[in-house]
Amino acid sequence: MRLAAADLGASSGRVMAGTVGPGVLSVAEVHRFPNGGVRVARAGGSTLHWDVLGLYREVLTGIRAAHRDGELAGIGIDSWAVDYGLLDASGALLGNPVNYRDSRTAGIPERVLETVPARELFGITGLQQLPFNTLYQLLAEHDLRSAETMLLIPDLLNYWLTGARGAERTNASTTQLYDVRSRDWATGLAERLGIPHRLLPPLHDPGTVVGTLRPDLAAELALPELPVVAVGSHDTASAVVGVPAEPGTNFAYISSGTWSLVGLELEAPELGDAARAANFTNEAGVDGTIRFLRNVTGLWVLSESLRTWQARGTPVPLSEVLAQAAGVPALSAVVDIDAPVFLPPGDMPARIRQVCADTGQRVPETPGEIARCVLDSLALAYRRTVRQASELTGRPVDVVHVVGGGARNELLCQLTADACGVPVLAGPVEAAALGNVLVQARALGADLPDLAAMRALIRATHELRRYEPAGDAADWAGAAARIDPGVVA
Ligand code: ADP
Ligand code: LRH
Repeated sequence: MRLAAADLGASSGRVMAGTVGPGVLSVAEVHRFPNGGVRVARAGGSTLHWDVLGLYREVLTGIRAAHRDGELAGIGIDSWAVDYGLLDASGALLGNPVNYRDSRTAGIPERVLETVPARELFGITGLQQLPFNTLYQLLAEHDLRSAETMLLIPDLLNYWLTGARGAERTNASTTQLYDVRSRDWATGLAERLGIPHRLLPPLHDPGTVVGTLRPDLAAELALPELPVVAVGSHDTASAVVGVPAEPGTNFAYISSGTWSLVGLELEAPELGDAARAANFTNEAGVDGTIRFLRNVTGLWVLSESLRTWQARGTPVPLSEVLAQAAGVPALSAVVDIDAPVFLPPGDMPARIRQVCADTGQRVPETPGEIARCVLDSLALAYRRTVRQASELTGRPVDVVHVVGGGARNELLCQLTADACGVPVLAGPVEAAALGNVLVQARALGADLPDLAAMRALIRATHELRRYEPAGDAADWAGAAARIDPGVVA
């Protein structure tokens, strides 16, 4: 069976042609395109948007390209979480979706917590506090009166493909308007905060066929009226399906791309005070699982650094920067990569230098030194988060699976093994696309009864790379204490 999987990350989108059959699983990239923020002026300032129409056009181009190489049986879309488009009563898009790195929610989380205490909010939604949660973005909207429906990005694209409106659960669970236990919208919470619950469309599980291509669109694309399947439409949910863990192993995962999503797969949410204080989240996974994880600011800091050097007229290719970083002494300078200063777009090398100077460390200067600081700091954040996940759940972690673009970064994978003190299994790079394809295939009749069967098929068809922990654990403990003196090494 051939399937088109559109996987939209914050820095690039791709459409993959997937092939699934007994003992067969592959994805081939048929179309890749850049993604990112587009800053647009408004009275008194500017707003960072996404180019959602451009993304839709690229997805269509990719679907057409996938079909040219062989008959497709279905289409599935996953993307980054939390962001959305608003539709009016006629179904027209109201304004261009705003990028979660825009600063429009400044001050809003604090206001919400005055009405709904943090413990109550976490008890209902199980969600981490991130300034860009959909709840806070909706409250930052100037006018919700003309809005009839809110559709998260993959649901919006599915609507344009099929005409059917709904909300797929894995992504809905990132809104902070979803009740993680009842698996329904938290309508009481929404109303209490002044968000009309008419905005929240009917929920469906990943694996639901949401519709077929609109006849006019199918004709325009010269395609059959293909089924469109709601996959784990949150890219991280699809990536976790694509984590090729052996049954019965104590594994943590790192979905490593623009963000690093670091955590465990659980059967039920962990809603205790300690999980809340550590800012862990309980996002809905495929097949009723819970993605108990923390957002670690990921390779974004490195890609923004590359962008800065490019803008300055001194571009350095990623491969060159990483080669230089490998030659820089380990742990010379480290920062708390999760600090809010690294969230908005901008000159990351300058911010890193400033933090290192403020904390009395040797200030990294060259691209290689900056990159080494970022990678060491990421590995430290992984160490902290894997340990916390294990402590909060009482589950040991014997292996860390790294999937996504970061699995290509050999230095980072080795540092992750060293910092966490357990082996790292790296790959597949395209875990999200594989998870997307596998859930589609099952919805369309493939014999893949559960996550274990899907993961067994990935293991049988994809090579993983193993990194053994090396180096001195005490060095990592010392560095951890440097960025967080409260940490017990
Ligand atoms: P997203 O889906 O969030 O856009 P990806 O999973 O595509 O992210 O990962 C993108 C990241 O992967 C890049 O920021 C880059 O740091 C890393 N990456 C991609 N290719 C390579 C490579 N050849 N070597 C090392 N790192 C790579
Ligand atoms: C990763 C991701 C992550 C979200 C963030 C907004 O692409 O979906 O899981 O927290 O983007």
